[in-house]
Amino acid sequence: MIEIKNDWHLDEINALFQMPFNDLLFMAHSIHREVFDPNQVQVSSLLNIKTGACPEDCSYCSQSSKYDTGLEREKLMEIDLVLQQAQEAKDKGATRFCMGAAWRNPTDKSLDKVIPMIQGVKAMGMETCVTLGMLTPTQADTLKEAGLDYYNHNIDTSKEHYGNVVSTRKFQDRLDTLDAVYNAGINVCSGGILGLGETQVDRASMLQSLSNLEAHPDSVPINLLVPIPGTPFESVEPPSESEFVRTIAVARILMPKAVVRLSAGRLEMGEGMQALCFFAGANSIFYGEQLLTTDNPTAGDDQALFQRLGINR
Ligand code: SAM
Ligand code: DTB
Ligand code: SF4
Repeated sequence: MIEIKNDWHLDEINALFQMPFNDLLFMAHSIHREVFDPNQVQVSSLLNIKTGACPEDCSYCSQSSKYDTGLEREKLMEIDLVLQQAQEAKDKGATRFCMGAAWRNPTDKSLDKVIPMIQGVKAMGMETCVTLGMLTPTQADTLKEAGLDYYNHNIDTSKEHYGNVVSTRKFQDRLDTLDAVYNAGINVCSGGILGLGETQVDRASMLQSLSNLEAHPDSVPINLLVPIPGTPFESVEPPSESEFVRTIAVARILMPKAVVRLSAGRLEMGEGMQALCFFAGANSIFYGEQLLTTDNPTAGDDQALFQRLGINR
C-alpha cells in the first residue's frame, strides 16, 4: 500500500538524499511501478504567448526586464496563431498544451484575452495548462469556469534560498497563488529549478514545501537551469548528474501519485541521464523544439529516444 503523507520532516527528506544511489533509485522505482505504468511518459508542449519585459527580477530568467538578455519583447500573441501552434503540437503527438506569459500577474483585461485561447485548445481535444504569474482567488475561479485543466506556478527553490533568487515577490506569494488554484478546483502544477546555487538541503526543503501542501501537486516539473547570458545566474555551477537524478527520485518517493516532469535542461542531458530520470520516477516531458524562449530536443529526437527506451506516450 502506498502511503500519502503531507507531514514530511526535513530530516526524513535529507536522509533520503543521503541514501546510497542504487538503494534510493530502487526505492523510488518500486513506488513508481506500484502507481504508474513504468514505460509510459506523458508529453506536454509549451508556447510563450507573451514574451519579455516582465517586471519581476527572477535571477534565472531571460524575460525579466531587469537584465539585458537580448530578448525582444513581444505583445500577447493573436489567438489564431496560438491555435495554429496548438494544432501543430497536437499533430506531433502532444496531449497537453501549456501557454506561458511573462507577467507578474495577469490583469483582468489580459485574462479575458487568454480565456478564448484556453477554450480553443480544449476544443481541439488537448488538456490545457497556463502559467501567467500570480492569481487572485477570483481570477482562479474565472480560469476554472473557462475549463482550464492545469495551472503551472513553480515555487522554484527552497523558502530559505528564495530571497537570493527573486526580490520582487515573496515565497508566501507563490503559496497564496497555489492555494487559490487548488481552491478553484484546477489541477496544480508546481515544481522548481535545480542549478540556482542551492544546497542539497535547499533541494530537500523545496520538495518538503511541495509535498506538505494541502494536497500534493498533480504535476511536479523539475527543471535544470538553462543558463541565460546576461542574467545574474548565467554561470552558476550546475548540480552533478547523480544529484539531479536523486532529486527526481526523492520527489517520486515524497509524492507517489504526482506526475513528475523532467522539464527544462534536457538538451544538456544525454540518453543515459534521461533514462535514469525515467527510472527514478519522471513520467512527463516537455515535447517540441522550443520551451518558452530557449531550445528543447526536437520531436523527432524524442520519438527516437522513446523508441530506444521502449517508452510509450
Ligand atoms: N511569469 C510566470 C511565472 O513566473 O510564474 C510564468 C512564466 S515563468 C517563465 C515559468 C517558470 O519557468 C518559472 O517559474 C521557472 O520555474 C521556469 N524557468 C524560467 N526560466 C528558466 C530557466 N532559464 N531555466 C529553467 N527554468 C526556467
Ligand atoms: C516549467 O516548470 N518549466 C517551463 C514551464 N514550467 C513553463 C518553462 C521552462 C523555461 C526554460 C527557459 C526558457 O525557455 O525561457
Ligand atoms: Fe517574469 Fe516569470 Fe521570468 Fe520571473 S520567471 S521574470 S515572473 S517571466
